[in-house]
Amino acid sequence: DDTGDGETGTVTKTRSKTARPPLYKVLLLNDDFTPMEFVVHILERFFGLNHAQAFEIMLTVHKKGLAVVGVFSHEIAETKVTQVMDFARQHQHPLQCTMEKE
Ligand code: NFA
Repeated sequence: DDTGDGETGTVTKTRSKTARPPLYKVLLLNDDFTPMEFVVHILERFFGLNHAQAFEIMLTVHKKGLAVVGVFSHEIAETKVTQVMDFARQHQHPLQCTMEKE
């Protein structure tokens, strides 16, 4: 699937399949200090979860050490991580939020 342009000899790669942009998991990490209700609030506010869903994911993080809270494009994932980290710092909680390629 290489094509030359016949004029300059430029060779351009073409693909028959449509590439999807990579997706990123946003992870929330447990700690011993951040209040449970604060984590629930974060999940409602920044991840659009209802209270029951937010409580469930918070408990998973609390019990297992971490959980995936959503999967997004790189830009959206970075925005979520920044929002969570800024909000946690503003309230002086050590909550950690990171992202990793799926
Ligand atoms: N482990 C925290 C506590 O017992 C609650 C928590 C849950 C913190 C999820 C961070 C993430 N107060």
